[in-house]
Amino acid sequence: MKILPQHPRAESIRIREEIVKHCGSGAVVLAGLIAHGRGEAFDYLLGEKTTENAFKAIRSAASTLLLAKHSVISVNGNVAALTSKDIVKLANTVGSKIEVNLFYQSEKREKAIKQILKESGAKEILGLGEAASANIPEVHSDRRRVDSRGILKADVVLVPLEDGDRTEALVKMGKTVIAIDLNPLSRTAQWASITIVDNVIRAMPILIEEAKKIKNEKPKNLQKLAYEFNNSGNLGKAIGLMTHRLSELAEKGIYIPEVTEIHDHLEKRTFSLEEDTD
Ligand code: PTJ
Repeated sequence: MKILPQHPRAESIRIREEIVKHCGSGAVVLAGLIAHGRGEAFDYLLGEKTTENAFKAIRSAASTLLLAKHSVISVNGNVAALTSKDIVKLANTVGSKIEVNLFYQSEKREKAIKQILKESGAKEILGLGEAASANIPEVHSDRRRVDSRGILKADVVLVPLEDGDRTEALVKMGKTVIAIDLNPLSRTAQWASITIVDNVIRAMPILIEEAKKIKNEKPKNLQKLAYEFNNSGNLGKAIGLMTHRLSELAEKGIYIPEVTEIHDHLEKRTFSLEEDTD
């Protein structure tokens, strides 16, 4: 589909087309399209930009990843379709492993996601086939199957765009979980140690830049950045921000001069037509 750059929602349509394309290749499942739509709705409420709160979470996440001994970035279909190049860049910057972990697991999907990650420059990909033979307790979906060289032994796991069960299980196993989720009400957002309430597409490049910036800081300074963050307080602020935006819009009304002008013109024409028929 050709997307005209002057379309007011060009970027949003481009991203949607990308995810639909990967649905065709098998990397993304149909439920992934539903998840994307849910994300888009929350992004509207956020104003489609990275907020100060999200930035604080990103900084804490970057420090946590740099301090980790065995960090792993978990990749599912949506993440591979939307941000695979940044996944590889981030892994190289902070020294993380990359592991494929799917809710709707199939060999065909694993192959499609492996292909995307390889094309994006990934050298080592964990969690494929028999390599994912360890189990996370208390998770009943395919997500329970993990790689013993990766998520099983990780101290820090980044789960961009996830469902709640595994986040809860990983936290109960004593791991630090970093989530990127536009929905501050999701179970993932609430269970994670650090939740970046932002679009994964905007958050990933900032996370990489932030990690590069603080990479050479002393561990003591990184620890300060990592631990001064409060997830539940930050989620509250994200909800507050959405509420504030909606209240403001509700009070002011939605006013777009061009739209108002056209409606005024149409109204006048309708009334003059009614007068003519009398
Ligand atoms: O590839 P699989 O089989 O592992 O399945 C992946 C999906 C996404 C289908 C699976 O994890 C799932 O069902 O997820 P949920 O429970 O729908 O949760 C996805 C969460 O991500 C929701 O809270 C969305 O608001 C959020 N989300 C969607 N798109 C984005 C996002 N958050 C950040 N950036 C996005 N672009």
